[in-house]
Amino acid sequence: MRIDIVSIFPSYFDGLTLSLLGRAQDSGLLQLRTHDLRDWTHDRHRTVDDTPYGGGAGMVMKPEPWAQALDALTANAEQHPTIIFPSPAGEVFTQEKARELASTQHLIFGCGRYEGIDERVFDYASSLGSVRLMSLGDYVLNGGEVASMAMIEAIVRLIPGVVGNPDSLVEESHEDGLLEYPSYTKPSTWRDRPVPEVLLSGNHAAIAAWRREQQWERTRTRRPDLIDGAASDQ
Ligand code: 6GU
Repeated sequence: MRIDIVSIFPSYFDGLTLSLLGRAQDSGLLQLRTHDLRDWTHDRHRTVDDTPYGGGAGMVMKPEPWAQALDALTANAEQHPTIIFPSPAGEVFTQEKARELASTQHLIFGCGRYEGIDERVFDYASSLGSVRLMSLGDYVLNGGEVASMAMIEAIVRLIPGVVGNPDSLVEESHEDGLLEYPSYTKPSTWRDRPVPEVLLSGNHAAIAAWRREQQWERTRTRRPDLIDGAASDQ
């Protein structure tokens, strides 16, 4: 997979060379490139924003640097890319959407500041790829950088071969619409707190049933909004 990130703060993404994402790049499964939007400006001050038509607070990102960035990043691409603009006004990013995006060949993340990018950029970008405005949830960040990092980590770990043991992808929160079950390790009693006895029983069927019940119980109490969509097996 190829991922291009366009941002006025490209050094935000230095951390993506660490750990699992670093190994994915070393092994050739992921080609990740960050780009400074200001490289596509041509004035002395490398201006990327301007005042909004119609008035109002804050600044709006100018369309021309974005168009030139997207032209450059799609010029020699064999594949029609998916162009993601992180935005609190977008569709909500979910595990299901991470799975869908993990099967694509080329993603471009366009990180705007929260006052926004000139709306015409999204229409222009639609002539170069599949455009998605995506939000992490119902709260506001200062820009798309942190949101892009979260989405990239969620997507890249689902590329086959990136996570060493694929079993660890199966039994985690949101994979089957439920929160994951609680985990414990040694010692069996720690600071007067024992591990649930069933986990020490060696009875695999009883352990599986207990874990499933824990998943449903936590989902009911912490995330009742997920219950209707969860695979009902109990
Ligand atoms: Cl994707 N961007 C910004 N700026 N704020 C957000 C967000 C995205 N998702 C939640 N809040």
